[in-house]
Amino acid sequence: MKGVRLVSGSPTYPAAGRESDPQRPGQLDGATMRHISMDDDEYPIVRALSSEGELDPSLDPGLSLEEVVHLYRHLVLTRTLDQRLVLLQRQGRIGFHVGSLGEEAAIIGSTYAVRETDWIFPCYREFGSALLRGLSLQKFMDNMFGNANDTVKGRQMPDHYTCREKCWGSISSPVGTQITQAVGFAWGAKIDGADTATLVYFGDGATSTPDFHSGMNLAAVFKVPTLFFCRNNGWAISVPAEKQTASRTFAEKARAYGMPGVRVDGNDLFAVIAVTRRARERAARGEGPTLIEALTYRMGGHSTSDDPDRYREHAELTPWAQQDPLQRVRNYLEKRGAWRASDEAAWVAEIEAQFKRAVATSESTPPPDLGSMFDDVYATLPWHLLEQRVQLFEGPRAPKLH
Ligand SMILES: Cc1ncc(C[n+]2csc(CCOP(=O)(O)OP(=O)(O)O)c2C)c(N)n1
Ligand SMILES: [Mg+2]
Repeated sequence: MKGVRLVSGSPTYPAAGRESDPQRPGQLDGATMRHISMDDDEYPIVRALSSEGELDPSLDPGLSLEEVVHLYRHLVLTRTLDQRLVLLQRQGRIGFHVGSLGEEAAIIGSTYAVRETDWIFPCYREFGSALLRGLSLQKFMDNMFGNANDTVKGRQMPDHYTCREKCWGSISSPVGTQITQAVGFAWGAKIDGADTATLVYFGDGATSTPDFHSGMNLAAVFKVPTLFFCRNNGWAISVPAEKQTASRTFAEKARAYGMPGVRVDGNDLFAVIAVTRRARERAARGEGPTLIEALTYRMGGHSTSDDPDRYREHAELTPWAQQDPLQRVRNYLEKRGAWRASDEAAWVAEIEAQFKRAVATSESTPPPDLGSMFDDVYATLPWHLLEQRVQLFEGPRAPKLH
């Protein structure tokens, strides 16, 4: 299996093959990285936590040590599950997985920074956000197997979980569609006088969709409380960020619509929390939306259907591995005597045990009832669907593939 290597103890990245290419543009903490501009004077990258785990007091979001440990455990949970789910897909037991390797801090930090009553409109890489909000591992796995207990009744691909009871919407795989939905929802909440904001996740590639532009425009005009969170992970499948836009940054697109745009180091849990909280406070004051561009890097393939070695040098991963968002928080905790390798090994073992149990349950749960695919759209089924329903039960059945 390419790209993923399981290790015991702290989950880490796969080892990079070669030295980084010194010709790549941009610098972040001395590392050379592919991205559109890394050094824009007008849109500097907000950074609170150094690679060594030193926190800049002027950007300290004021988390207690317990909170940092809690969030670090979620970072570890996210990465461990990502690695396990890829293995499960390679074994042919689930059909697909789209992961967040390298982007964990951007996702966990931003979700943690908003209120639990704020609605989240995810893209498709944010299972860590859903688990942080309270989606159970069992429900997540039921969706990965599309079984009878799956909230979306097996009608979707794996990784299309949802968690309405935790104000967490449904996955949007058509790129960008969640953006206008998030704006419409927040606008409705504003009209109702509710102090509710929406946090919408999307990638650098989604900034090329009409939904991004219409969502940004409407939100700015009507001062809608939406936080536009762009995970700039360098790639839209095989299209690099520098081919996605002629702008120097994604954040500066905010200016054209009349809202603030901010660039944050997406591998910095603390800076992501600080910046997202600031945007949330602005929304609460009635001042409207903010565009946040989180600079990070997609350390894995686009999904399990992708082989990134076909279009990018493995060496490109090296500088980003040195900015591993988990390692940086681990360094912070270690400096404060709040991290021990033995504790982490125990957490990972616990996660793996829970994962195995959840998978065993989901895998042995039968698929949704065949006829259920006709439910939930019409109050009364029209004649042609009634006819199709009968024909469906008459067969023939395709053989089970996995
Ligand atoms: C409307 C639409 N066009 C194309 C696709 C195929 N597609 C799926 S993900 C993706 C790339 C999106 O990249 P980005 O927005 O940067 O998000 P990332 O995957 O990097 O998180 C594309 C083109 C799609 N799902 N929907
Ligand atoms: Mg991307």
